[in-house]
Amino acid sequence: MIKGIIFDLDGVLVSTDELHYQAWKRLAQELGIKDFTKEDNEKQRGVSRMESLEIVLNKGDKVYSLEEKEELAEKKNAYYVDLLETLDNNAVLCGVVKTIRYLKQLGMLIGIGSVSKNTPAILQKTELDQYIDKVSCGLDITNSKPDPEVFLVAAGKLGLEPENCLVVEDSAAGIVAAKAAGMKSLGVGPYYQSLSATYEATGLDTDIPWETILQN
Ligand code: B16
Ligand code: MG
Repeated sequence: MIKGIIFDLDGVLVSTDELHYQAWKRLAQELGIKDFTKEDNEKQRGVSRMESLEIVLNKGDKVYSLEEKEELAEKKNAYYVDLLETLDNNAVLCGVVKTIRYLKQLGMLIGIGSVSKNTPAILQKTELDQYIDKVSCGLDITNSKPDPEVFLVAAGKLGLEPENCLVVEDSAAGIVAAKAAGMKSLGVGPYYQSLSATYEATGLDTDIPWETILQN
């Protein structure tokens, strides 16, 4: 029986995935990589900042030292943080607040499982923090999705066993991580059909058969 829902952040609760794309594209252009596409950006969903950088650098032919890569990742983050300045509750995706309120009424604990180190700022700016019981994010972990660490930390903070948690994700890496954690998974978003989650839906809403999902 499910007692807690662990939500991914970017692409599930908020539309920051588009801002990540803009920041990476700007960096790619500066590095002379002109063909960084949305398709490349899709591969960055749910993976860490440094792994995302590798996806960009693989499009070019230059070799960078670890120190240079760290500088590039910091540069991209600065662009992203600038874009986050404009963030407010309009960035919350359709159906999210209604769904979380409904799940809380059903007695569910609500957690966050995001590899983003910017999670606390995003939750505060979008005012989603008021609905969240516990946060597990990039600041708490050493291994990114598809490693299960971020979800296991979330379950621990919520005081729940993995089998009592449902993960809601928009990335394949996140679904693999949820399964590795021994949790059920719900895949949402434009790419949900390729996620192989336990349950799938186009987006978050109260018309998802939540009560059935939570009892199974
Ligand atoms: P940051 P999620 C992930 O968040 C993003 O999907 C991914 O594109 C990004 O590289 C990663 O966070 C790290 O974010 O650079 O802000 O630390 O989907 O796990 O909520
Ligand atoms: Mg995501």
